[in-house]
Amino acid sequence: MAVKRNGCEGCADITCVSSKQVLAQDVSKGVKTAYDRIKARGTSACLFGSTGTCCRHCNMGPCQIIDGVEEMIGVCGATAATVVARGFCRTIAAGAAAHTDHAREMVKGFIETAKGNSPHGIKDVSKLMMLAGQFGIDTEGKSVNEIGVEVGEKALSEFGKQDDAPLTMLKRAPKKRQAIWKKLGVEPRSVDREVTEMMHRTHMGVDQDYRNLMLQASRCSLSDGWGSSMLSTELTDIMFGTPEPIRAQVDLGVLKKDQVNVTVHGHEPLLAEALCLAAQEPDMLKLAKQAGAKGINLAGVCCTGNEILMRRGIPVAAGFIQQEMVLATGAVEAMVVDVQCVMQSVAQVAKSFHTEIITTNYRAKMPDAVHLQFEEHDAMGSAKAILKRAIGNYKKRGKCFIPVDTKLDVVVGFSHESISYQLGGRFRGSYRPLNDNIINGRIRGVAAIVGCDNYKLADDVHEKVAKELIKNDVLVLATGCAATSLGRAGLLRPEAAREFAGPGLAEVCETVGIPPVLHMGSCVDNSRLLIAATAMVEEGGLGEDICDLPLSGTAPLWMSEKAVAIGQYFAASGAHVIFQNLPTTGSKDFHNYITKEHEEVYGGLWEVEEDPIKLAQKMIAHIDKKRAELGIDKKRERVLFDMEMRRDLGGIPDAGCHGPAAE
Ligand code: SF4
Ligand code: MSK
Repeated sequence: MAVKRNGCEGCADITCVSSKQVLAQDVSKGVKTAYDRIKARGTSACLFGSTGTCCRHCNMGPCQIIDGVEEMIGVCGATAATVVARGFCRTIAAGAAAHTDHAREMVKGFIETAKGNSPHGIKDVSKLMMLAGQFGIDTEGKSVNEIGVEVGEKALSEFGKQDDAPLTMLKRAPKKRQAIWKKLGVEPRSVDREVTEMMHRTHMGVDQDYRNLMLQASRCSLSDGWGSSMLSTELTDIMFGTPEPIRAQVDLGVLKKDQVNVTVHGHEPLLAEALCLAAQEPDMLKLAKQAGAKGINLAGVCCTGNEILMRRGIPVAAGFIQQEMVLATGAVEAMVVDVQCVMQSVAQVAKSFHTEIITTNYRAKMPDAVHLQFEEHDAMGSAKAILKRAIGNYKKRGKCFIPVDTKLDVVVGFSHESISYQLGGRFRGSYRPLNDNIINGRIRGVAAIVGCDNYKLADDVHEKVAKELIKNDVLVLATGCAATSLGRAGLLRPEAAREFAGPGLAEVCETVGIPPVLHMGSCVDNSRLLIAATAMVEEGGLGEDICDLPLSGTAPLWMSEKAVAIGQYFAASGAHVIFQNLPTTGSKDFHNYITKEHEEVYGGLWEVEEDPIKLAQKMIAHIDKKRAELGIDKKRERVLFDMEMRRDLGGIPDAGCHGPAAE
């Protein structure tokens, strides 16, 4: 139903209860949000831009191309297929670059940590040893920190190496997949090089064969998924701890009326982790009390939020689409931002309140915000300086509105390791029970719902897709803002299995004590899904490659270029990927390539569907196709679990509550 507020009727369809509540208050009266701007823009979006046929790669353009119309090709002669392919490939390069630059910061932060120059430490030693093995590092007689420095330096060298040897992390993919990449010549050689080459090949007058362009797009995206993102996730886990199931809360209601509210927004957890430590320091708490507050309440927005949610149970106040709503509560003393997905409008929304927007990364400044550079060598100093400003703002807080009744309980923290332990038991972690339950049909398959929210489309798409999937016994893995939105929909609770899942999936989830939708982290953490898929292949019984698995992935409300890079690394890894609203329909040949021919080459492909339910059904259809190919599509007798079978499934009695429960 369209929301009505401040005389603005029908500002797109908002179903989110907490957003509606905030926008209906007097407190938010002067606030303009993306909903207002999208309404003002109306349906005037450029058709050429929407279908991918606008080229401005040189100054003879912009050229607007119409597929099949001879007079409507580029001045240089570029066809619709070339122009659409170039645009798509550049989107992938930009997305991969964002992940990569983030990952580089994490690797450098990890090296400083291993050298003892940060307040953090090495928490997951066994993962460090696993990575050391992968890099061929001799660990004999070396301290954990010495090994850490060597692993970090090897990881950093993957970004800029100049030889043609493939990236080390590719070895983690199934053997058959590695052979496909080798045969096609798409094994990434270095992280930075693939982005640079993609930008070069899409420059005017270079690569003008869409199939050839897409080979480099695959190589570039794989350097993200199996390269920089995977390194970032693994080193972040080693430094801050590999996530384990933990209870927490999401939605705007996690803000606290009587505390200093500090939201952390963006993607890089280095500063956010330091803020978590600093917010517990006696001197900071004393300052907060002196200002009249009961404490300091940290809450996440977007993927910085997901990082500290997964590891510490720090609540997430908002995903991408709610970043302005958090401020419109009037209850936030400071919004601390790092990189990616921070809308410039937050600085304008904050002007209506006492809130300060604090930028912390030299790469990402904005007008009307305060800049306090995060100094890695003095992480606690930076964190405390930020908290002091926020505490100073607490007394200036005016009227505020926190929709307390909307916060939702969630169980998060499903790394690929913790899924294995949850299913296989603490002492014999394994994907065997998952594979067995897929083979016996209790679980029909696995789906990934990842990526952003998008003001252009309805805000309940994730929920609709997920409910359709779990109703049909498909286990859902979620990351990024999609995971936050599924948390708001109540699907990250173990009880959701009984309420919404089909009988087979519900039985497995209830036996093991997991929700039917598993939160696996931030958008960089999509690499966890690649590792989980590989683990399923290696466990046996479901084929020999990712393309054999009954698996499908979607980022229906994608907004960021990173989502397209993620989509391509999944498709090039053999997965079925389905999005809404992809700017590729302007060329029949190119669209046909990614949606059909791509499958013949990689076993994985793209699909596009606008209707959420049909989108979910297409995911299920792909899962069923794979089940038929594996010969596991025959109906099997449904057997109720007896005690012995439950033991075999390895349910963990304390599942989901290893960490501090959020208040
Ligand atoms: Fe036009 Fe070709 Fe230049 Fe693109 S590269 S703007 S199609 S002339
Ligand atoms: S933050 S990339 S809106 S998931 Fe990762 Fe959310 Fe998409 Fe940004």
